[in-house]
Amino acid sequence: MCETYGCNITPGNEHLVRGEGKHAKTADGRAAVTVLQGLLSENDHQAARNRQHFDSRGLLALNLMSAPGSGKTSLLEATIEILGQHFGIAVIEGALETENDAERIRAKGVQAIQITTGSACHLDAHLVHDALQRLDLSGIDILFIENIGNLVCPASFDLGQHRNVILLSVPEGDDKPAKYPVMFRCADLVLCAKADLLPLMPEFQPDRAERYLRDLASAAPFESVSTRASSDLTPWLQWLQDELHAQRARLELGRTIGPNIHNNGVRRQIASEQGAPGQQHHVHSHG
Ligand SMILES: Nc1nc2c(ncn2[C@@H]2O[C@H](COP(=O)(O)OP(=O)(O)OP(=O)(O)O)[C@@H](O)[C@H]2O)c(=O)[nH]1
Ligand SMILES: [Mg+2]
Repeated sequence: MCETYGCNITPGNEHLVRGEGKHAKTADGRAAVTVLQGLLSENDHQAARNRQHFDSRGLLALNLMSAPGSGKTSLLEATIEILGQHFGIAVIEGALETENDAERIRAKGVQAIQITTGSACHLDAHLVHDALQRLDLSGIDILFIENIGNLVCPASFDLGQHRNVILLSVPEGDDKPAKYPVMFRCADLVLCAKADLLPLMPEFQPDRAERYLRDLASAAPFESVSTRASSDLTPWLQWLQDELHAQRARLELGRTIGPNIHNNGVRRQIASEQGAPGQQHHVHSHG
């Protein structure tokens, strides 16, 4: 896990542990765990500020997570094709290297900011904050954050999103919720992606994948999707619109919501509905 090996130090928060940084040294001169816990705490503070920013704009922010290549960017491309006329959409893309995914999204006519982490295996709230400086959120209803392809570390970092969406693609095998529980426990929605491949891979049993998810005491909806046919995206598109409406209803009541975050089996208390004091709620109408 990141907390153990220190891979939660990213270009976005490195300043906190280097030079005169806030967490460069502990009081007794030792570092390591205390420093890393400090970073997580700083991350949570920054994430809360990011969420406040999103709430002041009345937008829904979603964190997409999966193993590498499960189909995150393809799903976003297909979603933009269908919903792009009706909703303002923007994307923050995460990858170790290349601008490829952001370019794919921009080719669909939507703003996309690429974050490249170098070697860091997850996005964090500081990196998202930096990306937000380069993103025009006016008129945006839904902000997608595509995390680094990784079924472990991204689950431990709140970015300021409202909901976590996890893709499990058919070629990965149906046992992934059992093998990567930290990730799947934090899901608000699990998408069984590349469902068009099910006839070719009968060893993947969606019922079994869902059972593994339920074994984690998760009540997250489990839906199949494929980007090969737009009709196969219906449950996802419906969930998206329902979540946008639900978030706006919360904001009208001065409330917001954060994701489930787990560290070493301990759930950090972010998920409960929270007050969103002092927000300026702008509802966009795109039909
Ligand atoms: N059969 C099938 N292939 C798909 C589907 N969605 C995506 N793919 C393919 O899966 C591969 C990876 O897709 P991406 O969208 O790049 O996956 P990703 O999760 O964004 O990948 P990373 O960002 O590298 O983690 C590509 O070759 C896609 O064409 C699908 O629904 N069905
Ligand atoms: Mg991608």
